[in-house]
Amino acid sequence: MTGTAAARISPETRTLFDRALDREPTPRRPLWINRQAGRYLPEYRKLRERYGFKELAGSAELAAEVTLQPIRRFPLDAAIIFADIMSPLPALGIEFDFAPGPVVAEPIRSAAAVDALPEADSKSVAPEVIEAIALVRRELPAHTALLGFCGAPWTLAAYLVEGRGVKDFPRLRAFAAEQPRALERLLERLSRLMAAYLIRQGQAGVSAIQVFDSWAGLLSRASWERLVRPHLESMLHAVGEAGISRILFVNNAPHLVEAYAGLPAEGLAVDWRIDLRALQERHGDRRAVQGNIDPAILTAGPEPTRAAAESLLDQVRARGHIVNLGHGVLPNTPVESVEALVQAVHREAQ
Ligand code: 1CP
Repeated sequence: MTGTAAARISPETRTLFDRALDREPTPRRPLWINRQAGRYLPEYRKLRERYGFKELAGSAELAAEVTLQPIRRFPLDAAIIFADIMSPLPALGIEFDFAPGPVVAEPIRSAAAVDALPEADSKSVAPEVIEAIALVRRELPAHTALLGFCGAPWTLAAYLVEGRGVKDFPRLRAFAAEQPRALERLLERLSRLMAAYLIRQGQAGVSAIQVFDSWAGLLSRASWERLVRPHLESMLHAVGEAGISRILFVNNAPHLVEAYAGLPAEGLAVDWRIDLRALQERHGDRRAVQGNIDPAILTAGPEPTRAAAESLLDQVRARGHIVNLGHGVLPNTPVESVEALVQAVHREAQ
C-alpha cells in the first residue's frame, strides 16, 4: 500500500468517484464492483480457510484487510467496507448465522416480537465496522473513495420475518398483509437504527454510503408506497442531512424503479434488467446512475466482459455514470474478467 503522507486522503481531496456521484465532469468514469471483496479472489479464499465469515467481518483488523484486498489487486475507484447487511442487527438483540446467507435464530412473526426489540444506543451498533472504517481510511490511497453501506429497512425485515433468504419470501408477504401495523413499526425501528449507523460510518470516514434494497421487488407498487416508502425516505433524508452522499441500490424491481427514483439520493443503482441509458435520460439531470453489467457475463470470460463493458460505455452518457455490475460479482468469476472490465473503463481516459 502507498504509505507516503501525500498519498493519504485529505478533506480537500475529491475522488473521481465523489465527483461522478455529484454529476461533475471527470476524465473517465469511476468503477467499483458490487461484492468486490469475496470468493472470486484467491487471497480472500485463503483467509476464509483460516477464518469463518463471521470472524472475518467481526474483527476490525481482518475486515480492513479484506476491504483492501481488491484495491491492491485492481485500480478500482472505491473500496466498500467489508461487513454484511446483518452486521448492525445484534444491537437489537437479533441472533443469526450464515449458511451461506443469513439465518435468523428466532424470526420475528408477531407484533409482540416487534415490540420486544430493545432500544439500541447508536454506539453499540456494529462497533467493529466503525473501527474497520477508520483503519481502512488510514491505508487507502487518496484517489480511492471509501463507501459505507447498510441494508434497506425492507430487505432487513425480509430476513428478520422470513428467517432466511427463500424464493419470493411468502411469510414476509403474509406478515405484511396480516400485521401491517407491526411491519410498519419494525420498518420504523430499522430505519432509525440504519440512519444512526450510516451517520456513524460517515463520522468514521466514508464519503458516501450505499443502501442495498436487494428484495425491493416483492411488493406491488401500491403496497410498497403505503408500507415501505415512508421509512426508506426518512432514513435517506436523515443521512443526507448529515452531509453523506447516498446511493440507493434497487434489485429486481422493474415495476418500482420510477418510485425509487423519486427518493432522496445522489445516485441510483440498478440491476441488469433495467435499461440504464433510459433511466439516465429520465433522471440524469438530478441523479447519478450506477451499474449495471450482468455479473454472469464475467463468468463467461474476458472477451464477453470486454464486449459488455464497451457496449455499456457506448450507450450510457459518461457524465454522472459510475460503472459497476448489476449485482454482486459471482464466486466463479475469473480474475481475468475483472481485469478486462478495468481495462475497458480505463481506456476511456486515453
Ligand atoms: O465467504 C462467504 O461465504 C461469505 C459470503 C458473504 C460475504 C462475502 C456474505 C454472506 N456476506 C458477505 C459480505 C457482504 N455482504 C458485503 C461486503 C462487501 C464486499 O464483499 O465487497 C456486502 C456489501 C454484503 C451485502 C449483502 N448481504 C446483501 C446486499 C447485496 C446483495 O448481494 O443483494 C445481501 C442481500 C446480503 C445477505 C447475504 N449475506 C451473505 C450472503 C451469501 C447473502 C445473500 C444471499 C442469501 O440471502 O442467501
